[in-house]
Amino acid sequence: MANFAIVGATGVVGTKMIERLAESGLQVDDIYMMASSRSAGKVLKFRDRDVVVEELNEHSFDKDIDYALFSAGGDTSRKFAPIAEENGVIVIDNSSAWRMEEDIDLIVPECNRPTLKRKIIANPNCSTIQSVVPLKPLNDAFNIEKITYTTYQAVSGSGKGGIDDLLEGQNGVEPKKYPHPIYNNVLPHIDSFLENGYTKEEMKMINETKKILNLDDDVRITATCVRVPVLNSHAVEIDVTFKDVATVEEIREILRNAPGVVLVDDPGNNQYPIPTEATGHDEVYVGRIRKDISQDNGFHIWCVADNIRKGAASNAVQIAELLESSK
Ligand code: A2P
Ligand code: 11C
Repeated sequence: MANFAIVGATGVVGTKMIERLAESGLQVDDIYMMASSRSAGKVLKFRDRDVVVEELNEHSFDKDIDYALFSAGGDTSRKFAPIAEENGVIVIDNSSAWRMEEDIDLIVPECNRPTLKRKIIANPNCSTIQSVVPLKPLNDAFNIEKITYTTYQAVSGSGKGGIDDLLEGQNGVEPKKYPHPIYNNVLPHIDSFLENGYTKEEMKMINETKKILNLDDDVRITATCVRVPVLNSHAVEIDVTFKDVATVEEIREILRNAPGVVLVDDPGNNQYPIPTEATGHDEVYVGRIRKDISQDNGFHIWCVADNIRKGAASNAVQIAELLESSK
């Protein structure tokens, strides 16, 4: 039995957190839904209960709460996660606010375990999560030398604003979320640009991958992140080279048995991972595995996952499941 709070309960990810928590086998005693003053008083469903949304404030965590799943943006997490932590709540935070702090665990249950030095646990970026799930067992087997990521990211990663820009863009409405139309377009721009020419999204993938997989400093990683006119589920092309010799068959065999991975790799029958088939599932779909003919010991791996489920809400709930099962 545990008591839960969902912070950002009315948002795209918060809504999915409620749904995924309801689907889980977790015994949920009390549940609190929190959002901004705009949503206070709204009624949301959890299993067979009606729950009234409360405005998040400094006293929200005075109650007896075991886990608070946050998805209300970085500023809200930065301010309220420490308040929850001081009240003994375990925070599982979907924002980027805490991820790279040294004493904060950054967790993907298929890859690593919380140390709980702090009671704030960070949920990684969606594109990072779906990439490290297949890379973890490959790193264990062959030691990664270098990774080049190229992403094809769905508009749901930008919340309701991104979805609206795509759907309304079909009717010629000017975009509000993105600097250019996303309908009938491809934008090599996710999050803001940094001094080094990379975007924040690209640097998140690079830094978070190193932290989650605990990679040596000599491992080189680069990324190009691209928004595509797809409603849901991100695709990532992973180009990886290993320090130890690997074969396509060995990689396929490892991924066939890897936790959280589904291998869909039968190009002769047009079978490879695609967003419409990943949506609604928690697994990471991988395929198009082939030798990179331009590099020694290099491979191409295509992976697709539901960015709102495994990339955010499901991973957060799985962290709670992990903690509850190790009690
Ligand atoms: P609200 O719906 O009341 O604005 P999304 O990422 O889909 O836009 O969702 C963001 C979520 O974060 C929503 O639930 C939103 O609540 C919530 N939120 C945004 N700002 C705050 C805030 N200052 N305090 C609490 N919740 C917030
Ligand atoms: C996107 N990956 O698709 C982003 C959204 O750091 O959790 C998630 C940003 C983050 O736009």
